[in-house]
Amino acid sequence: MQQWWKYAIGYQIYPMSFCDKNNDGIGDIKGIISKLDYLEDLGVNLIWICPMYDSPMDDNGYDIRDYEAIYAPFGTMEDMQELIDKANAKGIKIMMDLVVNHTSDEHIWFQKALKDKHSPYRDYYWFKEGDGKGNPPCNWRSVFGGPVWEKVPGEDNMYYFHSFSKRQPDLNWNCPSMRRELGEMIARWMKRGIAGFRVDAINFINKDAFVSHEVDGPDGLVSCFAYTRNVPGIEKYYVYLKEIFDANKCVTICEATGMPYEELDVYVGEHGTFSMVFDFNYTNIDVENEDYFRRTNWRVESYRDLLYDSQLQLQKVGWSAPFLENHDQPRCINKLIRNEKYHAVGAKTLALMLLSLKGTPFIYQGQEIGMVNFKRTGIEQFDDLNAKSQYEQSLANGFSEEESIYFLNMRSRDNSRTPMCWDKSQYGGFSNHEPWILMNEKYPSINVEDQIKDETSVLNFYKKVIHLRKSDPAFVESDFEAYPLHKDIISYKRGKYTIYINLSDKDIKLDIEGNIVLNSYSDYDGTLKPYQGLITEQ
Ligand code: TEU
Ligand code: CA
Repeated sequence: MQQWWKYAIGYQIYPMSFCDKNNDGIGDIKGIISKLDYLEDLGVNLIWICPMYDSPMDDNGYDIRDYEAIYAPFGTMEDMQELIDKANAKGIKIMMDLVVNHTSDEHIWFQKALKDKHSPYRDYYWFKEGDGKGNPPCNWRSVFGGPVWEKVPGEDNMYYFHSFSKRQPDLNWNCPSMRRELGEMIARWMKRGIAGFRVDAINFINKDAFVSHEVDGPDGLVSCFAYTRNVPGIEKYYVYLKEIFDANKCVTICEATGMPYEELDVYVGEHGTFSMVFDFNYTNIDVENEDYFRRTNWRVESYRDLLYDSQLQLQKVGWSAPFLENHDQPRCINKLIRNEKYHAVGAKTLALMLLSLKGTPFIYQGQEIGMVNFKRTGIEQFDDLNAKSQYEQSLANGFSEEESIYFLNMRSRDNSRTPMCWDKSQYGGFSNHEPWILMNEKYPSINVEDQIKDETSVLNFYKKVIHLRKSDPAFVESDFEAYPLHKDIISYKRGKYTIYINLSDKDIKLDIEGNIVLNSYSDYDGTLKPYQGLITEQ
């Protein structure tokens, strides 16, 4: 059977920063509706929207208070229905974000669990006793810093578990009634006409035995990743999820950081739980262990080999969703185009790469106009809770304030969360009101309105590549073939097409095969110029 989502072009929306229709400084659903024509014109037809649910916004919506209400500043359930219907009418499918590793601490289940130690809702989460001497059950560090355990107020030796912030208690997937309630919630969302879900941090739902391990930082804790992420035995929970997804015909994308390829068949393919995965194995090339202050000096060759591996492993077993940016990542231009002189042309080259890979490609809002990171000068200018924690950890690991701010500017999640730049008016046409987060100062030169008019813009280049991809099913159906030619060039074949990406600022002489169908420069003279990309056809 032909699966439509394999042919789709994906686009990710960060609702807080996309378009603010009622001018209160926060993006909203009406704003997204007002840009559906823009999205249609760009050529995308599958949209993943980051969490829109009611939330205290400790982690910008990844802390859900009510799965079936909309965060008031975004709009109402009626607005959401209008968005789904209007998008569907244009042939644009909507995916919501499904956050079921944890809820907000303000979710009614958790509130009930906290208040009464005999509440059945205690079993919905992970409540454990400490050692009785004032210490929590174990010494793991949460993803956003500090211990994974938080003391239950009013009780002596009782703690609850959180992989992320202390306001995001983890759900216990062993609990049948919790699973049943989530299943019913998913079914109701599907009835509203969405295509499915991007499934958040789902590889965290199995936890290792809660025992202490060797400390790895000055805070006396140890990173929880090895004990909370991709923990063996997770398959049994994926079976439950698969039942829910299959029963409701959900199209799903698994967010799978650190996913081992040996277990791919559990995730995707004939017996897998998800339709596709976001593979991060080539994404976090610039840092180690997701710590901003552990920067790597990566070589193009190693990035290339990771990308090859990802493509080859995934096509063997199932389907992937390639991406270069998202709301947790810095802008891809800053990460991958390491010589600023070539940012503009590099943005086009990366478009050419992303859209010629195997899998359903996802473009993150602003990527299509070449938006870049935003340099901040002091910690008070950062919004994200993880920026604050990474700053603290960087200082504690011996780096200076200046160095720590540098790391945040390279990596912080605030980089991609600045408002979308629609035009060069004040606040970039995002709003008439001062935005909730600092505006990227580049909006007078990088914005949609100017780029629509400019034939040679990044935006018009994205449209061209999308058009090419849609014009030939070979980009969807043909195998990915690694075709290594040079250490600084990422080259591969897709059916009759060959793709050449120079990911360095050097001129590289190269004999190419076939006729050029797409070029991120205006010409080709036998030498691949700095950050030049080509697609040829034979
Ligand atoms: O991210 C999950 C995740 O694996 C994190 O390690 C992520 O890489 C993190 O952003 C590192 O800075 C998801 C969401 O995408 C993220 O926005 C949420 O904060 C997180 O889950 C918790 O829900
Ligand atoms: Ca608004």
